Amino acid sequence: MYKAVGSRGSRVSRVLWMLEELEQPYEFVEVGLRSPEAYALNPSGKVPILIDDDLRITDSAAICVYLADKHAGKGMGANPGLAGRAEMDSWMHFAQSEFEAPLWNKLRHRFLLPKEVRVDVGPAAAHDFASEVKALDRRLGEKPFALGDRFSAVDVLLGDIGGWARGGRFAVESDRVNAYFDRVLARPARARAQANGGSFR
Ligand SMILES: N[C@@H](CCC(=O)N[C@@H](CS)C(=O)NCC(=O)O)C(=O)O
Repeated sequence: MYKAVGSRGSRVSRVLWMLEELEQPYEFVEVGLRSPEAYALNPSGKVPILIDDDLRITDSAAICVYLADKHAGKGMGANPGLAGRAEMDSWMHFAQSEFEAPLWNKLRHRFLLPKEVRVDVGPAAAHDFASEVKALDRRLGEKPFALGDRFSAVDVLLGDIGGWARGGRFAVESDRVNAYFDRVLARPARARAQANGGSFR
């Protein structure tokens, strides 16, 4: 059985959501950020971590892709071929290194960094996030989901970030992006994941 290691309110939410979408049994193992337990599984001391027998996988986007690939029959992975893989990689990198970055930066300066290095990044984070919302709007175009007509691991990642943004009161000034978040955040698998410990911030 999979073990999804993380803390409540962390990015483990997207791992639990993936596992629920894929209808896989799992155990949610709670560990603190940068705890000895987390360092034992991840040199960064960060969560989430997925344990699949002898395999330990860190970094939430990689975990989501791994699960989608492993359970390819469930249809949450990339479109076929090298082009499909590149399309998915592009979305996953956009999601984490661009769309999520302002949220993470603000959160770190609010709660995680040593107090003496914290600064007010609120206005800059809001500015950057607004720009990324516009980018997501354009990337989605008329498609209901990131990869087209079907819900995939990309939508879990983006949806999870969208839930975080809404919880953190970041403005989402795009009807298309709001409709997209409504669509993906309403999925029953997400509600099950949240009930099992994956509720976001
Ligand atoms: N790229 C990693 C980032 C992991 C990460 O930063 N996790 C946070 C919790 S959501 C953490 O453990 N932070 C501890 C710290 O930054 O000190 C991922 O997507 O899993």
